[in-house]
Amino acid sequence: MPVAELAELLRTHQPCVVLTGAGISTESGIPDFRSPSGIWAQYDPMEYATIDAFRRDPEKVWEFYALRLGVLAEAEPNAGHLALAELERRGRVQAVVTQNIDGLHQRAGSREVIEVHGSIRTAACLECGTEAPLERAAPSCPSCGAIMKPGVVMFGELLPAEAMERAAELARAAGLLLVVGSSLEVYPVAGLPDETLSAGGALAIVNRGPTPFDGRAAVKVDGPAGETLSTLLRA
Ligand code: BV8
Repeated sequence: MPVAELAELLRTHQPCVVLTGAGISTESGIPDFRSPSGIWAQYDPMEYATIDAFRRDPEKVWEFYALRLGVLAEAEPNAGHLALAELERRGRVQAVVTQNIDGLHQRAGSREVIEVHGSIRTAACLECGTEAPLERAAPSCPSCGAIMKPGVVMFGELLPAEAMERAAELARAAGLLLVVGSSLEVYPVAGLPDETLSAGGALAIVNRGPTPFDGRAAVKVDGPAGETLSTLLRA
């Protein structure tokens, strides 16, 4: 009974920090990236998700993000997001570190959420550094008129230093790092399990399909995030 083992781990290994990826939002209708039905199966990340691609052809990258903005605007938090918010209220989860840009953890009621890959709430100007709320695709910079980029971290772009430092600090001090719905292939975030393990904490993974860290996890649940986290709530 891996979920019973996970519940026991959550009881005996506190504080628990949760690291989420696109897999926690697929049950909200948002496709992930690396599954057979994932976004990268249709769109080449080198063409649409690198900072060089944006500099090369911002309109093209905005066409890609405009499609995603539409999907993200319709999405609602699912049972997985709601269970993590409830576990935080019960003092069983300290914080959620997320690679997702959809803002669904906050909408589910999670209070301490660290967005290490940015969010779609804002846009940023590469020319003058201005940041502004993202109201529509391909906005012009209110200061210099340049086309702004989505406030997300693209490949080849540094992560927000404060968020990444906070995430590493939480991972190092965690009794348990619970990974939910991530293939753990994108760095530097995929380095967080090592931070926890090398500081003596435990690792647990809830993910459909393999990750490079399965062999080092005390518990691996290969199943749907929503159902698994709801069961954990009742365990
Ligand atoms: C950087 C933008 C400095 C937002 C994204 C070290 C080694 C090798 C490469 C590198 C390295 N260091 C840096 C790199 C380069 C690169 C990198 O890691 N490349 C990888 C691909 C090899 N990293 C970077 O470029 C980072 N920047 O390092 O800057 C620098 C600068 C120049 C040169 C070098 C270094 C920036 C990384 C961030 C890029 N931005 N997205 C957006 O549009 O959303 S990353 C993209 O992948 C997503 O944001 C996502 O967050 C991230 C991780 O993906 P996952 O969330 O894990 O999603 P995935 O689909 O992979 O997995 C989902 C899993 O869930 C699947 O297993 C699936 O089966 C499962 N699942 C699905 N549904 C369910 C489920 N499980 C349970 N229940 C379900 N219902």
